[in-house]
Amino acid sequence: MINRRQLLLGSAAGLVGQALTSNRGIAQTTGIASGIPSRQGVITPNGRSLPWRIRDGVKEFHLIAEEVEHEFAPGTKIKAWGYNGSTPGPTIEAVEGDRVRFYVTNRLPEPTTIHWHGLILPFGMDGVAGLTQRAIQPGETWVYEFDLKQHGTHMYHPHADEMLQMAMGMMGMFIIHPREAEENPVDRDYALLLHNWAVHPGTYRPDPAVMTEFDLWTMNSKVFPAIDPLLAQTGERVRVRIGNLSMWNHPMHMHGVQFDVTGSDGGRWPRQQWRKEVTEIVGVGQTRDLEFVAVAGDWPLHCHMSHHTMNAMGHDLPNTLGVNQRDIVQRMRALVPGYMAMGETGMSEHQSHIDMGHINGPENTLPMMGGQGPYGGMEMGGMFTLIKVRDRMDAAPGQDPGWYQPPEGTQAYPVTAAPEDLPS
Ligand SMILES: [Cu+2]
Repeated sequence: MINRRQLLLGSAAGLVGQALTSNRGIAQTTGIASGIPSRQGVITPNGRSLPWRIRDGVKEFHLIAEEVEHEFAPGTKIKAWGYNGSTPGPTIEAVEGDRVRFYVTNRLPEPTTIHWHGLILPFGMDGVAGLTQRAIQPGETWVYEFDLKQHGTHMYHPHADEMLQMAMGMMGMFIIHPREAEENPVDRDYALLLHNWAVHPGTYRPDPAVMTEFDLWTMNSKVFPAIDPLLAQTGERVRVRIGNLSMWNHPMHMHGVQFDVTGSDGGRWPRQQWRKEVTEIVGVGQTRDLEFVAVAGDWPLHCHMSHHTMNAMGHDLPNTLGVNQRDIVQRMRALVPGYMAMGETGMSEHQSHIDMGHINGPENTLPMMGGQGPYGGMEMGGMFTLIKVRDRMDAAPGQDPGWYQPPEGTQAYPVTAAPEDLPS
């Protein structure tokens, strides 16, 4: 996959990135220094950036389209398709003005291409099968080469048998940093790619024919609680770049702050165009950059479509809310040993039954909701993660700093009753 020389070159660049950022404790796996001082790399939770080398002034990358074994969270593994061993593929990072050369090797059983979504480039480099090139056949390696004439948060994906190949997980982020130093530079820069999957209970391959009834909603192809938290230190400026190559629009909601929407695939917007939001829709095929100054806590960042923060579930169940099922349970148990009735008072009990081992779900299928917090089950799944901010953050990306302790007097608490004279 990646030869030793590429690895050495990649890690040499990584050392530069690390030296520049070590005071903040951010470890870079690859640098993007490119001769420009004080530039930070992007952190791809649960992922990495693609290593590169310079050859005759051209930044060279190697992308390998291939089948990958992928785990959404412990308990669900599938055969997916991706790049260089993962879905999404590694994040590509480069700098506006770079000339880039991509070697693309096809190890899939069918033809593919790579489309550089949103990039300004020569027609023949746009990667549309049949239109700008013949498709890359299994076993072939092709070269794409062009100048980067813009900056911003971009994506890459196949433009050959696109519906199937994207449903299988083929996609990645393509971050182009501006050549000039940014005003209000960020201290931490995260990249999340949103997707959806139809992995029916008990199966091991995504079903590309599904259009709306997806089982799993993912950030960087992971579901909560397996999505790495986004780490920051109080007062730091944080950017979360979100791309969407799924089949739905996602209203991405952040707790604890009003963020600025500061950019997109159109680059970082002029300051007067920034706007304060707490929820921003990232439409299919779009990207959005959300920036904020970090405030201490463990703050959720999630899609606000409530079914998108659940894992596999049936959508055609009878509604049992408020239905007394006690008699039915006895009669059903005669037919189905261990039968349990649920949903009379809500669905919250689902997580506790799973946690206690009362329910064994179908093979290779995650429970609808999960995730233990310091005070109990969070009853979440899918497109949900945490932004963990501490006054001093020593954990590195991928590590968990534990749970936030609210200062005394700043947390909700129970009482025996509300004052009787309080109007309601
Ligand atoms: Cu959503």
